[in-house]
Amino acid sequence: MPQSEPPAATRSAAALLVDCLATQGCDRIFTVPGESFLAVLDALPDYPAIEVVTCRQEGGVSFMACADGAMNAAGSGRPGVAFVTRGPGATNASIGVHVAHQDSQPMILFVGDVARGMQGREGFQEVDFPAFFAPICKWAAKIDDPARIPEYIARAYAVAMNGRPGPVVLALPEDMLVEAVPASLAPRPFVTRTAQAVCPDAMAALFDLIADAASPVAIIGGAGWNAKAREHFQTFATRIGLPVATAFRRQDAVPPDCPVYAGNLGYGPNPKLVERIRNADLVIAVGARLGEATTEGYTLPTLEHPGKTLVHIHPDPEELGRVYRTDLALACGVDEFAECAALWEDSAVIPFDAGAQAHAEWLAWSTPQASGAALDLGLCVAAMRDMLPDDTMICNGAGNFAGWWHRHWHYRAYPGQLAPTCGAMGYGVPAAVAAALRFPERTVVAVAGDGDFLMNGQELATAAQAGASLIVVVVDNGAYGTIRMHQEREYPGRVSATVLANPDFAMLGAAYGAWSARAETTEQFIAALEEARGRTGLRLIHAVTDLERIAASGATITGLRARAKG
Ligand SMILES: Cc1ncc(C[n+]2csc(CCOP(=O)(O)OP(=O)(O)O)c2C)c(N)n1
Ligand SMILES: [Mg+2]
Repeated sequence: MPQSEPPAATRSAAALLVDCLATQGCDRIFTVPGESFLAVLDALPDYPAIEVVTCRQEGGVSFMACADGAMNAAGSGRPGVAFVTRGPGATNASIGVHVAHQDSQPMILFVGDVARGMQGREGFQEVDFPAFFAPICKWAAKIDDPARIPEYIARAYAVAMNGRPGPVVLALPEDMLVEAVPASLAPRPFVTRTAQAVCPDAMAALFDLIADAASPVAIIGGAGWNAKAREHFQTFATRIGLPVATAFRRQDAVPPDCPVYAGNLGYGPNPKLVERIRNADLVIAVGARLGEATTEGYTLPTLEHPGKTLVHIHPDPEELGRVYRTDLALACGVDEFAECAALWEDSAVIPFDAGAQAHAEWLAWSTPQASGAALDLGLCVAAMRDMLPDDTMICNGAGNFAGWWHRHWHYRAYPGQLAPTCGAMGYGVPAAVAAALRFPERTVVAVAGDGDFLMNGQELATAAQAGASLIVVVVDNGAYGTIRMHQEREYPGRVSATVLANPDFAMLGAAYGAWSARAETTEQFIAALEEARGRTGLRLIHAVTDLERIAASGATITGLRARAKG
C-alpha cells in the first residue's frame, strides 16, 4: 500500500492576519466586536502581546486608534489599529478615519465585511467600503485573496506611516477570514519608515534666505513630527533666534520654555503673533500643511503672500506647491530636516532678537488675567499648570471650552496634546482612554464641553473596564457654545438649536465608577483638583461656567450682540 501524504499544516486566514499585525509590532487594538470577524476574535487570544480594548461605540474605537497613532507618531511611528464590523460599525467609525486623515496620523481600520459570495446584492449591512472610505483616507482596499494578506498588511503599514501619515482601511470578507492558508505562509518582515533625507543644495538655499531675512518666522508641527524633530528644531531655532509658532493643535511640537517659542496659531491666536506673521518677510513652514485653521482661512500668510518668501518643508511632495505659492519646497522627513538644520554651518546668519521678543509676547498672552467669573476658566487652567506634573497630557474634542487650555496651558509633555486639528467633537474622552493605556504612569486629563462630552462619554465604561487612570473636566455652559457664538455674531439675539438641558455630569461620572465633584467657583475647582490629583482611577470634575463668557478671548454674548447690531 502506498503511504498517504500527511495533511499539510494550515491555519485560518484570520490567524495569519493577526500574526502579520504582531510581526508589525501591533500591541493593542481597539474594537467593538461583530459577527463579521469572529475568526479574528478567535485568533487574538493566541497573541497575548496584542491587548484587546473592548469599546462601547465605534466612534470611540476609531478615535482611540487615531489618538494611539498620534502618540506613536511621536516615537515609533506605528499606526493605531482598530477593528469594526460592516455597515453600522464602519459608518460609526468613519469619524476617526476623517480625523486621522486631516490630522495626518497613522492608523489602520479593519472592517469585517460580508462574505464574497454575498457581495453586490446589497446584502445585510453591505457597503462598498473602498468606495465609501476612499475620499477620507490614504488607501482603502478589500482583501479577497487570503494568500495576499502578508502583502496587504505590509503595505497598510507602509502607507499609514510614510510620507504624510494617515489612515488606511482594509475590508475583510467574512468567508475569506475563515479560509485555510498554509502554515508556511509567513508575514512580511517589520516595515520601517522610508528614509527621506534632506537635499544639501536646498538647505544651502534656505540658509541664504535666512541670512537675507529681516523678520523670519517658523510655523511648525504636523506630518511626521516626532521627538527627534522637536529636539533638533528647538536647537536650530534657538541658535538663530527664529520665532517659532505652532500650527493649530500642534502645541507640543516645541517645549513651552523654548526661548523662541512664539505661541500657537488656530482659533483665537495672540494678535501680536498674527501681526508678526503678517509682517514677516520669510515664513518657514515645517510639517504643517498650512491648513485653513492655522492660516486664518488662508490669509496668514495669503496664498500669494506678496513681499514674503515661503519655504515649505513637508514629507509629502504632493502637499508642496499645492495650495500656496511656494518659493522653496523641500520634500523630506521633518526630523531629518530639523537635525540637518541644527547641525548646519551658518556663519552668515546673524541671530535675530525677534525670537526672544516673540517668546515674551507669548508668555504675557498666555498668562491669565482674572475675568471676574465665579468659575474663571483661565485661573483654573493656571491652577492646573501649578498643580499637575510636567508630564500631564491634555486631550480635548471641539468647542470653545478648549480655547482656555490652548491659550493658557503650557504643553510641556511630549506627546502632550491630543486634540483633533479637524475639530471633531467627542475626541477628548476616547483620546484620554488611549493615552492612559499608552502612558499609565502619566497624568492624563480629558477636557470636554457639555456638548462634546456626551458625544463619546460612554467610553468612560471602557476606561473603567480597562483600569485606566484619567481625569475628566466637563466644562458645562448649558450650550453648544461655539455655535451660539457664531449665531450671536451672524444672527444676533436669534438663538436656535444651541441650548442644552444637561444631565448631572458628576452623577453620571459616579455611575461609571468615577470619583466626581461639582464646581461652581474657581475655589471649588481648585479644591476638586486637589482631591482628584491625590487619587487614581476615573475622576470627573463638573465645572459649571457662565455662557455669557463665551470664549477665551474675553468675548461675551452681550458684546457680540452689541457689535453685530452696532
Ligand atoms: C462631531 C461634530 N459635530 C458638530 C460639530 C460642530 N460644533 C463645533 S463646536 C460645537 C459646540 C460644542 O459645544 P460644547 O462641547 O458644549 O463646547 P462649548 O463650545 O460650549 O464650549 C459644535 C456643535 C463638530 N465640530 N463636530
Ligand atoms: Mg457647552
